[in-house]
Amino acid sequence: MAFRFLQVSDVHLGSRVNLRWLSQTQRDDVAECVSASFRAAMTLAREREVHAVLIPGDLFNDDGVGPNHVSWAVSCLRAIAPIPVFIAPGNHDPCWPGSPYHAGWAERYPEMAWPDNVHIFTRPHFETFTSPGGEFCITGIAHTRAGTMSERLIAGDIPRADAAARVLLFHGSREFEGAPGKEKTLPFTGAELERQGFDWAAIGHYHAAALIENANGEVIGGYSGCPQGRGLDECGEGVALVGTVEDGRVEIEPVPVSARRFWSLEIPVDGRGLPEVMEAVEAAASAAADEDLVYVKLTGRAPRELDFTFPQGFLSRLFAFHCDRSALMPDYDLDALAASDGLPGRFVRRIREMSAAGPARADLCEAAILMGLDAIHDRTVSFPDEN
Ligand SMILES: [Mn+2]
Repeated sequence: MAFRFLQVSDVHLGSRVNLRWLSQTQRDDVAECVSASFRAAMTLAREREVHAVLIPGDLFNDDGVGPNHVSWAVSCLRAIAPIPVFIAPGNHDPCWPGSPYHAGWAERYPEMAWPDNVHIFTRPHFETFTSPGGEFCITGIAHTRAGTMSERLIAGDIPRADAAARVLLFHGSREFEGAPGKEKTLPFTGAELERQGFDWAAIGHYHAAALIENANGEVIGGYSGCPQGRGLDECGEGVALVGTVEDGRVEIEPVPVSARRFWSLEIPVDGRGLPEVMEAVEAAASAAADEDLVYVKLTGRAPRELDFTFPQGFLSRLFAFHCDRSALMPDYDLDALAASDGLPGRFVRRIREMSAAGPARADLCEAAILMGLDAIHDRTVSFPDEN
């Protein structure tokens, strides 16, 4: 019999969205989308009639998450009973006294107690749960303190029961070239994971979906990533993974569950005027759906007097659209200026000397030169955006 599961992690329920380029209403909406994505994943679990839901950590944004987010999670999981749910707390939502995963929680908030179909791993070492009929076993571990776990537990002995499908569940960092520059927790390599011999490893921590293959090119584990992006570092479709394990063979289907997607687009303006730039932006944003959030960064050199302000209503079909012009470089000939007499020349030379002497950052010095020249020439001084 095939074992069918749904995997979702790094939901970060209770996230606050503080992007400066969004209105408060838009920020609140994205925060609600985060909650909605979790419910969408659970609805999917019921529709696909999975045998288990796997949540490898960071369901909550932090262990002090508000009760309304806990009760949201509890009600979403209660709604899919009797499908069993397995949670392996992550570095953002460790299981420790006071956290919703800790034994004391149900005593303090009986109305927010986890339903019977939810199994939470609460210890900082691997333990195994086996389904009553032996169809599957889940071996999981909890983060139990704030911060990360540096132990290389995936390289050690991990217990595994006998079952038709054997699953490993944890929140950890796969080490590989090009790995996300995140704080490392429960670090492991693909080879270490492969040696453990599980059919599937459901892993959380990285926020982009990714599969891990063994030496034969067969998938042995993966990250679902965030089901709903919360900013420009989480662009694209958020998914849950629906998987089947049969006779040791694994098939994975990523299914979209995000309500909105972030897009980060860079458009070079070099030599182009407003109409052509508008056309380029529209073309680049054409793949975005109306409910999406699109952030466009204009790059390249342009005369300062060229105004790249888009007309009112431009791309208003989108839920959110922002154009960042702060990276546009004016067409000052800095070398010619630096060789010239007069105030602008002296100014450019002085800042360049400061930059060369260090420790000032070269990009800040460059920005200072451009802002200074704009000020000297009585032009509008634009400050670099922070998003
Ligand atoms: Mn994490």
